[in-house]
Amino acid sequence: MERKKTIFSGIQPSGEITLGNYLGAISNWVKIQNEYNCVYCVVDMHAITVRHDPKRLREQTLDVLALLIACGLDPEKNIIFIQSHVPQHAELTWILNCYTMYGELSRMTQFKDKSAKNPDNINAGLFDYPVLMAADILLYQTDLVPVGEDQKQHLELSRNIAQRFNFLYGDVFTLPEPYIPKIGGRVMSLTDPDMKMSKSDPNPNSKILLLDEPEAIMRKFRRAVTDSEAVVAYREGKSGINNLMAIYSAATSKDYKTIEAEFSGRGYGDFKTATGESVVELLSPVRTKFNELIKNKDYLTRVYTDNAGRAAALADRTLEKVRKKVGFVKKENKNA
Ligand code: ATP
Ligand code: LTN
Repeated sequence: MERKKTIFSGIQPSGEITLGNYLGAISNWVKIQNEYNCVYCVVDMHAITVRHDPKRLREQTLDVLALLIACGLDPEKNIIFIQSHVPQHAELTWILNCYTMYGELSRMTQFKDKSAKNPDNINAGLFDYPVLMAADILLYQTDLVPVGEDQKQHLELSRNIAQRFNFLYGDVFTLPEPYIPKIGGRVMSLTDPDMKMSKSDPNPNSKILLLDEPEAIMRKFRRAVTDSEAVVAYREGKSGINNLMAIYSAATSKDYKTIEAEFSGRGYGDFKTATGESVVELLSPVRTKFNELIKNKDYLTRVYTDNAGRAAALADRTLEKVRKKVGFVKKENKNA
C-alpha cells in the first residue's frame, strides 16, 4: 500500500477567522483529512513578529484552535497544535538560520511589505519569519503544503533551504510541494472587491467573520460594493458581483449558470439577501459548535496537550537526525 502523504499548514492567530480563510483554506482541509496525514499548526510564534496585545493573542490562539475543530477538523485524525508548545520549531529555526542567506531573506516580498508598513518595528524576527516557516514544514517531512499565492515565495525558500542542507548532509528533509486545492479560490473584500478579504483589514464591513451574528452577516452583504448595471452575471469588470456569485456558489453548490437564471430580471437586493442567507446557513453549525467548545476549557486543554505531544514525537525524529548531521554531541538521557 502506498504511504499516505503528509500535509502541513499553519494559520496565524492574528485576527478573527474570515469567510475567506474558511472557503479558501479550512473547508478544503476538512475535505482532505481522510486522504492525507494532516498537521495543522496555530502559529503564535509567527504572530509576535508584529506588535500585538498579549491578552488578545492568548484568546485568539484558543479561538482559532476551537474554530478549526468547530469547522470539522478532527483532532484525533489530524494533528492540530499550538506552535509554541513544540519548542523543536524554535530549535530547528536556529539551525536552519545557519543555512539561509541574508540575501535570500532580503528578497522576501512579505518582509519588504511588512517593513514598509511598520517602519519603526523592523525586528529580526520579522526578517527571520520565513525560516521559522521552513522549520514548521521541514520538521514533519511534509510532502504538500496548502498555501495561497502570497506564501509561494516562502515555500520556495523552504525548498531551497532543504536542498542546500540535503546537498551537504544527505537526504534529511523531504522537499515540500505546494498544494493547490481544486476549489476555494480567493474570496474578495466586500468593500473593495479588487482586494482579497483579509482578517487584518481594519474595516469590519470588508469581511465576514466566522463568528459573526446572522444580523451582522446580512447587513454586511446588503452593503457589499457592486456595480450599477443590475444584472447578476459572472463577467470581467464586475468584481463585486463575481465575488458574491463565487460565495453564493460555494455556500449552495449551485453553478454560475443556475445562479444567473435564478436572478434573471431581479435586482441586486434579492441576490444580496439570498447570498447573506446562504452564508448564515453555512456558518450557523460552525458557530454553535464553537460556542460549545470554547466553554469547555478542559476539553481544549486536553486536545492541545495531546496534540503537542504527538507533534513533538514526529518533530524529534527529524531533529535527532539534524543534530547528528551538524555535529552536535548527543545528549544522553540522565536516567537511562
Ligand atoms: P492576514 O490578514 O493576517 O494576512 P489572512 O486573512 O490573509 O491573514 P492567513 O493567515 O494569511 O490569512 O491565511 C490563512 C489561510 O487562509 C491561507 O491558506 C490563505 O491562503 C487562506 N486565505 C486567506 N485569505 C483568503 C481569501 N480571501 N480567500 C481565500 N483564501 C484565503
Ligand atoms: N505564513 C503563513 C502561515 C504559516 C504557514 C506555515 C503556512 C506559518 N507556517 C507553514 C504553511 C506552512 C501565512 O501567513 N499564511
